[in-house]
Amino acid sequence: MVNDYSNTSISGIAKVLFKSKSVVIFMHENPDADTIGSALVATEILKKLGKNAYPVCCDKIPTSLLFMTNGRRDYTIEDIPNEENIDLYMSTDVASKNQLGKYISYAEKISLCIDHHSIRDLIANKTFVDVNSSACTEIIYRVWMRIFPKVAIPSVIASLLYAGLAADTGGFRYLNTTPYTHKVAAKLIERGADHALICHELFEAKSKNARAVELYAQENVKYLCDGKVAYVKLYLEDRAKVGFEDEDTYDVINVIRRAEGVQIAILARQKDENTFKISTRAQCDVNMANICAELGGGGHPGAAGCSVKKEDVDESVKFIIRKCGFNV
Ligand SMILES: [Mn+2]
Repeated sequence: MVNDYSNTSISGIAKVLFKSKSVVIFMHENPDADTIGSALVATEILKKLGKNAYPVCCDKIPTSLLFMTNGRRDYTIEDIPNEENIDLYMSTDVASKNQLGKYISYAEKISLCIDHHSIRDLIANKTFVDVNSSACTEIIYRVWMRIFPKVAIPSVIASLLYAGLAADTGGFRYLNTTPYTHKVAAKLIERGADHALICHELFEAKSKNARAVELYAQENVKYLCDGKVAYVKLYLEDRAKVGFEDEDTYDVINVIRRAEGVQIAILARQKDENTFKISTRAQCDVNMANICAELGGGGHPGAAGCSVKKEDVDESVKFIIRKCGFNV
């Protein structure tokens, strides 16, 4: 696959890290295991090189992923001591400026992007985008191996990298899983990655609230277009009624897409008074990243999303369904 955005290499990334002294590493909004694992391991690489490094996220770490952060919820810019000394702003797994959330004004300052999303509007002076990497942590693994070829990866680092791989491949089930993904995963298990615990936390353990919203979604899902499209909409009011927080909805899209015959799954969930977040999954030959990009979003061919204004949500969902080739 052609990759138009990359203008540097793994060794180019290493050079930038060597030159820096004090670094901020941005994760994307609604952080997932891949952006968290990537940013935390990049932080450890930098600290091992004697640098100051601060992972940052505009949103809190969701409860389901606190196992990755030793329970730490907040990674705010405001907590960084001596921000004036920062000489490198970088990002991991961030495709668009909007994904910086309340830190969007920092987009201009980011001079190193490490990512695996093809559709993007966040392009830095040094950008490394490998769309063939199943996860951003697969790239960060290569950075570690480049900088510390003879240092055995500590088990904590191995677990963080493994969590990114497992999450972004849906437990090594999605099409983006490659032989190399499995090779990296094998190395990480050799290095002590806690793979069974990670997969349990990512794919099995569910809070009661998450189970509640998934059951609610299952009861309210609409199967459109002869059952090929599964669609559910969650309003702000539903949170109090059903008993869940926004972060509990991360697996709803996967619950509704499992029904036999579903090719496209769409979840529209209200974020605040004015905004809906639309998440999509495609199990057929369409490129959801391109479609969502037309609505200002992005993602991967099989899993993408966008944010839209409240009044535009119904039209946006219809737009997506039509772009997938269905009549609605
Ligand atoms: Mn990712």
